[in-house]
Amino acid sequence: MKNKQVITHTLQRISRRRFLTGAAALASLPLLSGIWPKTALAEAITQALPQFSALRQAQKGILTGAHWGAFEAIVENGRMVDVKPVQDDPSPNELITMAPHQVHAPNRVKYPLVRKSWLEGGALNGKPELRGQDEWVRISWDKALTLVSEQIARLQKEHGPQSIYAGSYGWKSVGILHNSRTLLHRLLNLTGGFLDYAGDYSTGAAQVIMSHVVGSMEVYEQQTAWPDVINNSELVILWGCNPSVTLRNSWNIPDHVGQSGFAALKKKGTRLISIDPVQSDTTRELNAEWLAPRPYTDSAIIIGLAHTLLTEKLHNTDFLTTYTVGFEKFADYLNGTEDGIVKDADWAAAISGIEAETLRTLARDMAKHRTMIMGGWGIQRQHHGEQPHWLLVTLAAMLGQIGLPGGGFGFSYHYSSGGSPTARGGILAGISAGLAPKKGPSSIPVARIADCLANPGKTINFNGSRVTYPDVKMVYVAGGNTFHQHQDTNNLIKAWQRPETIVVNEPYWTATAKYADIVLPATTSYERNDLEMGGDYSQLYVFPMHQCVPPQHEARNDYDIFAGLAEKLGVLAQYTEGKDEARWLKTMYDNMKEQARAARVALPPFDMFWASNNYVRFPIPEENKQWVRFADFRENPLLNPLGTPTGKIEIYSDTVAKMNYADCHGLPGWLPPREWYQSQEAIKYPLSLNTAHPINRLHSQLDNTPLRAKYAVADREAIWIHPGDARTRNITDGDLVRAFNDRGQILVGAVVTERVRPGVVRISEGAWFDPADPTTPGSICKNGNVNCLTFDIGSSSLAQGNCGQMAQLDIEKYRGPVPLNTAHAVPTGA
Ligand SMILES: Nc1nc2c(c(=O)[nH]1)N[C@H]1C(S)=C(S)[C@@H](COP(=O)(O)OP(=O)(O)OC[C@H]3O[C@@H](n4cnc5c(=O)[nH]c(N)nc54)[C@H](O)[C@@H]3O)O[C@H]1N2
Ligand SMILES: Nc1nc2c(c(=O)[nH]1)N[C@H]1C(S)=C(S)[C@@H](COP(=O)(O)OP(=O)(O)OC[C@H]3O[C@@H](n4cnc5c(=O)[nH]c(N)nc54)[C@H](O)[C@@H]3O)O[C@H]1N2
Ligand SMILES: [Mo]
Repeated sequence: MKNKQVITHTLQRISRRRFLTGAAALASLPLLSGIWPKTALAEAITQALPQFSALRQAQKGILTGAHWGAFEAIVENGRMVDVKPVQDDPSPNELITMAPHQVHAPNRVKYPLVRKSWLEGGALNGKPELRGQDEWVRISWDKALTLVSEQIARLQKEHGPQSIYAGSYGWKSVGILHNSRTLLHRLLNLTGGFLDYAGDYSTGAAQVIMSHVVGSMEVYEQQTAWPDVINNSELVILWGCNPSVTLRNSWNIPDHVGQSGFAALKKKGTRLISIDPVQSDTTRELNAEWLAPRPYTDSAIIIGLAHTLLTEKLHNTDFLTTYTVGFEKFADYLNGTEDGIVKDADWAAAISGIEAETLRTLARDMAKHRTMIMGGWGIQRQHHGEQPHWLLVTLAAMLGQIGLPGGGFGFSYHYSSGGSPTARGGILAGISAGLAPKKGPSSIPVARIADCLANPGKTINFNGSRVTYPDVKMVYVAGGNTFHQHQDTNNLIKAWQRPETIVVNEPYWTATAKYADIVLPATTSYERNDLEMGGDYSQLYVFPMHQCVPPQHEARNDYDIFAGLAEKLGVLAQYTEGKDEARWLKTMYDNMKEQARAARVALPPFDMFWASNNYVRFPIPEENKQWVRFADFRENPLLNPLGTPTGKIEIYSDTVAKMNYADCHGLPGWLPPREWYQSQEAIKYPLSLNTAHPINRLHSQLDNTPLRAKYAVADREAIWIHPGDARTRNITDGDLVRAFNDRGQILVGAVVTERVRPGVVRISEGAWFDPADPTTPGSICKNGNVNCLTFDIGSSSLAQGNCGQMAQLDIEKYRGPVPLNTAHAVPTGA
């Protein structure tokens, strides 16, 4: 999903002598077993191999990790009772303290279960309209695997691989072997294929448009290294960018280096400006200046800034000529040559609510100083979400600092510590999904899933091609939470009633599990052995993930669930390749160790590494600490062209223009979104929604833990309301509030605060869906799942990204009988 493209740097040689010393020191060591105390022996290894770093004092813990950090788990009598962060973590995330609750959560799925009507009527008469409220029937693992494998075999044979949607988007858990989604694909590729997805929910719009503009997805590229930014950036713009929150978690185990980077900027006194309708935690922690625009108007602001640069001749014409194409057309657009609209700062001010003089001054300041524009992703999870990042690149190109130290733009400083310098060592490759059989699989844009389920045969545009939805008869989810991630939940409920069979592997009774036909209990990552890299961009660490506790209840590892299905489907040998868990991990480690060896970094043998309960930290070559994105392109654009058709930055894209889309043209611009404060909906629904990522969760993960007490208000997800908007509706702090529009209604708890712009409300994504009446779309969600309010259309014909970050709505004080929040309850029969 996160297509991480690790840049290769020239290898820095470590001295031959030191290398030999290391190897010799290891060779003379006796075999180790069990947990390794920090003895003289451990010290000796540490000194011999600095990258095999020493553990902190505590010896009781079992080393493992999560999206929120590496930690030692403290286990007593078979129960995880406590955790300690690893010593190396510069910013431990409080979420790790929830690991014991993850394991021992009361709402674990305990055994395999089938929905009663599906069991009685079978796939063809399973009463799918009862999903979400039918009773559950406990069955044996053997029976469960038989039921699921029968459907896979039947559908692949009779309806073709495309009848099984197994895209299974989601953040699962870390670990390169127990990767639920890849394992699902591995099984289905061996048995005949499946329907997959393209893109992701994170950067759906930006990753597609960036490929046309700068020739790569950009959003997952390594960023100009932090030490370089700290030394050289004079002005840092946080554009819809909230790193204090979003850097807490990573796709792999986080290195948490980004937080130190931002702290260093603050310490140095670098000027920071945050452009965000909400005063983010980052804005407060870094003491950044706060510009609060009306939501979804960023494109207009950027255009206004560009106009000031142009009219005041502050743009770098040399840079634009040498490194970009299409600027003249963009200049015409700014001047209104064709449409007669001059898009100056006053024009932008009228749309965005930020004063024209503020915009003019900002443009001048950006031109005067070495400026780094750090763009977050909320601004592209919107209708016409392709435009903001395209315009930010255009603005940065006008400033002419792209490829210079501390200058240009970076679209991943807020994510997984982009800019954390890349280490030199090896990279763990995960288990492979295998090869797709000849006939399939094809894919749909990930966020079109509900549209696809509801409209078989419908054809849509997608990045210059046409996609026709197949007739999906089975959905298989392993490691994702569709009822959290997808927009317009009530529309999803209807679409979700079309497939014959829905299978979900889950540790917990999420809404997605509750809306399935067959639920298979999956282990958490703390119940199995695995390996994972630390630092998505830095590739700085290799962590062992030791099993801490036995599988709980009847839960099985996803690997074993799919092995069980593989056996029933006659492909067990191909699926396992004859390896068990230990063998897989050793093979993966050994491959990584070989790469490290080629990079002249010596590592201990697998058995020693595993027994040591310790982790590896790779060295960082000095030159990687000063690495500047696009420096090579700037130095020689002919030798180092971008991956665009012209090899240059495409302010105008002929490729996109030729697609002839009404909602994404060849030139970036201001395209008003479907819903915003000036659209028709705003008359009925005057408030604009902000659905940012939650500080105390990873999406929906951990909503079922005691950490919830920190953020829940009146036992519901919180809603931030400006005092003015609260007053006119008689709402006070702590009140139960009903938030609603034509698509849905949710119960939330009021936080009245000046931290949101008037007219804006903030509800974080990820509260578990808990409908008052599960089978009637539109009933109130008692826990505050914000996607009941969002709309489900593609960002445009180009990227078809999701629009989860926007909607118009209204709110009122809730005066009805207070319903019990059952989001984290176990359903009847389970
Ligand atoms: N309105 C709105 N909607 C949004 C967003 C937004 O900003 N606004 N953000 C979007 C974004 S960027 C994203 S990435 C998505 C995230 O959407 P998801 O990735 O679906 O969110 P998670 O809550 O991480 O769901 C992961 C699920 O996997 C389960 N799981 C964890 N480990 C395992 C395992 O080992 N095996 C199995 N079988 N299951 C496991 C967890 O219990 C959890 O239910 O949401 C998107 N939705
Ligand atoms: N703690 C935590 N960290 C996470 C995650 C999590 O769930 N929890 N999820 C991870 C994932 S999968 C992803 S994709 C990233 C998400 O990273 P992002 O997509 O960048 O995060 P968001 O919180 O959606 O948005 C960032 C900021 O954009 C602002 N914003 C929203 N709309 C607008 C707008 O119209 N204009 C402007 N100027 N600003 C706007 C929000 O108020 C917010 O402060 O975070 C990752 N990190
Ligand atoms: Mo995401």
